[in-house]
Amino acid sequence: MVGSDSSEAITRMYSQFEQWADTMAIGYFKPLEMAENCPRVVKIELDKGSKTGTEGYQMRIRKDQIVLRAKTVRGLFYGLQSLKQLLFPLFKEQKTFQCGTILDEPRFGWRGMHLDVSRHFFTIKEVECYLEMMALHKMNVFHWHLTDDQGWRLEIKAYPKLTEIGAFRSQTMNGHFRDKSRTFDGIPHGGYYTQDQIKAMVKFAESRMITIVPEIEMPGHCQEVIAAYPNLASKDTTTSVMTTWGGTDHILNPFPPTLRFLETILDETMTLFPSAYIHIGGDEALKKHWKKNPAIQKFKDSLKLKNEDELQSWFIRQIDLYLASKGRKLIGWDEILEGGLAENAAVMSWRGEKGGIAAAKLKHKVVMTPGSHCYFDHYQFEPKSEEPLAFGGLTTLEKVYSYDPQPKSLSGEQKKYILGAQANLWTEYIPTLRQLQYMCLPRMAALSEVVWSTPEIKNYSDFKIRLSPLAKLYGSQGWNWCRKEMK
Ligand code: TNX
Repeated sequence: MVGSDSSEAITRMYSQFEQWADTMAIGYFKPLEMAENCPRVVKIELDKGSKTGTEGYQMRIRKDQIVLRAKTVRGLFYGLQSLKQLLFPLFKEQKTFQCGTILDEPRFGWRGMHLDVSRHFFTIKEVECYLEMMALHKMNVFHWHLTDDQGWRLEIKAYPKLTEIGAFRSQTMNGHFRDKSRTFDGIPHGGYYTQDQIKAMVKFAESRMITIVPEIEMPGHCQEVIAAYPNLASKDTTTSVMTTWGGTDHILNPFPPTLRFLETILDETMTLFPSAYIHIGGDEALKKHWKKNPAIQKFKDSLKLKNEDELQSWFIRQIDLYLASKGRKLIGWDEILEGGLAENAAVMSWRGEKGGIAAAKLKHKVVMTPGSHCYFDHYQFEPKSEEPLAFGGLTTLEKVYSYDPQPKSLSGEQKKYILGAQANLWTEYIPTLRQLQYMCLPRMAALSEVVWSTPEIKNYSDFKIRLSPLAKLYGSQGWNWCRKEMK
């Protein structure tokens, strides 16, 4: 490969690409009989004057060479991902390239994939694999769901019990949480990432043009925090890290020491993750024990708040102000709209698009991730009885592909607040990497076109044709995928 810029990032990209080409035994750089009609030189060049946007690229394919140009290293990276997808079938199936010029750039800046590592812990190597899957699909935000009732996964030096106690549960329930009879596997489950591992992961992601947005859940989905630090509870009992799926009524108390505790956690989180956004959860906080606790009621009244929704809003607003004072932005699940949205908050709309639409109308940034189209923990095929156990729902490949993150009910001006879309991968029923890959592939390919391509050029039948070479590419990486729609 020939390059005209020797900056460190580009050199790294060259070698990543070359390494890939080598492992694929494509023989791209070696004369290969079957590659006779194909260009053997890839030139990649930074071109500040390029007409494409910051993530776009231009690829000129000639008989003797391919020239990839972009304004940024990011753009070059995406050009190389496209090239991988083009080259693979070319060499494996002896097809030839068509000469021409490609101009390509994404429709949205937030092309997200979420991963819940609380319900099931995934090792560093497994998370790296997830990032590799994302990179090939040009996804650029990794929403890392690091904390939840069933396990805390991030080393926090100020509060060692979060991982000593909060990162491990004694066992896990068998089957689905709606099953009538409840049994357990009797096997302890857990794990966490050290701060050094996190720093390395941030670098690993950066070199694949991926920003990691960490999520620290509050004030609900915190049973594991309360197990480690019972003084933060709203009810007068101790508890343990949750061993079942479904909700819990444990909720952090809203008192100032709890806020200071969370701020210290966020301080450490912010030193590890340079992302503009920090996700603070905010979903499914059952407020029963805020209602029942006289001290919390007194506290609420002293703040002149009308109800528990307003108290949650007040709580999130304190965190919003804190993050803003550190130059970061808060993002949370759409429940943070209830009781009033904090000033700088962005909303992740998961209970349909309602929350996202409301937030965009209020001129707040939005990431669309409606359960109907973006939940990759839902079934992808019917009959469900022939599929591995999943959360529920039915999010077929075609449904994902059909999604448009900009709702028609928004005006042109309001649509600008939609940053993009994201798929969520909750892992109650996803205990292994192979199962994770099965749930994501090829749905991630469909989502990738949703967030990258403009609606005018999307075409499902054409997409289906392109799945077959993509399946081979998945196979060559050693990834698992759902074969039902992708032989
Ligand atoms: C709802 S989506 C949750 C998660 C569950 C998921 C299962 C969201 C913000 N909260 O805690 O894992 O449903 O699909």
